[in-house]
Amino acid sequence: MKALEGVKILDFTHVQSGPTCTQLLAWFGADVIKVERPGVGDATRGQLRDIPDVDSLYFTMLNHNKRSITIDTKNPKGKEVLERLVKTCDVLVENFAPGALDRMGFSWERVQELNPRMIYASVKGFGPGPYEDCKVYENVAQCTGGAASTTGFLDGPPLVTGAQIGDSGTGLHLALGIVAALFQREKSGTGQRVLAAMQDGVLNLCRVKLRDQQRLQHGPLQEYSQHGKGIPFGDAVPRAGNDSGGGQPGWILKCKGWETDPDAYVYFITQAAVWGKICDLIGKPEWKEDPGYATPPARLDKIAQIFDTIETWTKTKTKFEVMATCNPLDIPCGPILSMRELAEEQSLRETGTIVEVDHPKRGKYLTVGNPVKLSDSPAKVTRSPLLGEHTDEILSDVLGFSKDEVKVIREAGGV
Ligand code: CAO
Repeated sequence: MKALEGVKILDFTHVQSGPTCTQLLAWFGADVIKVERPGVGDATRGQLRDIPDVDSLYFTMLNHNKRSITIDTKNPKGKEVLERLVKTCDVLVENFAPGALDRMGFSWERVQELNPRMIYASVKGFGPGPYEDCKVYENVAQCTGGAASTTGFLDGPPLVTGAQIGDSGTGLHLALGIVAALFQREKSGTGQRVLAAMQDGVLNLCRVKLRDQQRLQHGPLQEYSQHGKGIPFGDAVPRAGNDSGGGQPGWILKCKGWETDPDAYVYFITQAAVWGKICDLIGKPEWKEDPGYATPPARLDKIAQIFDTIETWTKTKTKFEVMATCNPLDIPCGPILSMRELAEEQSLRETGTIVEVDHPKRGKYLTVGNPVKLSDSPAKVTRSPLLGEHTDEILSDVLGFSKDEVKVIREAGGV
């Protein structure tokens, strides 16, 4: 038995944000029926292809454990099929441009008429307001949600991050909203609308920066290394380089081999509780008693110099040696792991976080499995569907169309 067993999802999502959400729901056991345009499919099937005529990794890695049905939703017969899906499913998930589903004839009001228990879940770029009609992609969300203005170095331009906090992050938010709405439906008996706007999702993940914006009104942000360097603050939260977002100073330091290996670095945190151990480790035992270094406030204006000294030590060790030395001393640190190293990491294979999947056209490839582990609902990753692979089976088994009806729908170009 799986956590969401019996829940049927009408998956009207494409690209990344929506598919991230429905893939998670599928891993929790929901039956996810992905609706795609006949002959075309999700645009990502053909994007960033590494093998000609084979679904891209972009698509396969976001659409595991789903079934695919093709429907031309602008064709009258296609609309009939979609209507039946709306009546049959528990949740409709979509991330079309604003208004696209209304133009298709499936507004929230119409969907409620067809199925009052339906949960109608959407990702949009923005919530209601001046930008509600805009189309939005990952980096637009990172820029409008506060991530870009607070990422990067003080003397450089805003930066986007590699983590897809706008797309995958919002998909995660939406999945939580859907599960909460399903839970509420147990008591209320009715569905509801669930909206996760990408700007809101990114801003939620940048919560600590809004914290700092308000702290700024009461004085400089002392834990930012710019403070220690005597650089005054402006009226908005600045980019903080590799400063830690919490109260314990941290920075990325070079390790042995950094001259040739772009990932030979470690994140090092000078947590107050282990300051004495750090001093011993880096050969500066005198800093333990020196009033200029002994307390966190005393160290604030010397953070850059302290990290330079720690780096002299880390440069003599590989990032893994630093980790192995610091961990037993409870000194928090983390090696900068490349994608190659993560792909090869055995422990991630063993937990199912990195999974090898076999695909009939592509062969074997790696993917990220369910990052959320449920003890009573383990996720088994199965390959993404080919375009329309399950059209017939869904029309007959899920929607109850007879063989003759399927023939008529096909001949009319509905699927
Ligand atoms: N049959 C017939 N038509 C279909 C169909 C089907 N099965 N599936 C989709 N369509 C049509 C839609 O009805 C729409 O047509 P109209 O504009 O004529 O009404 C059209 O396809 C395109 O939909 P779209 O506008 O959503 O797609 P796009 O490629 O132009 O925009 C995106 C993509 C992502 C920018 C936009 O969907 C969007 O802003 N989504 C919300 C925010 C979001 O999720 N962004 C993140 C995406 S991941 O980076």
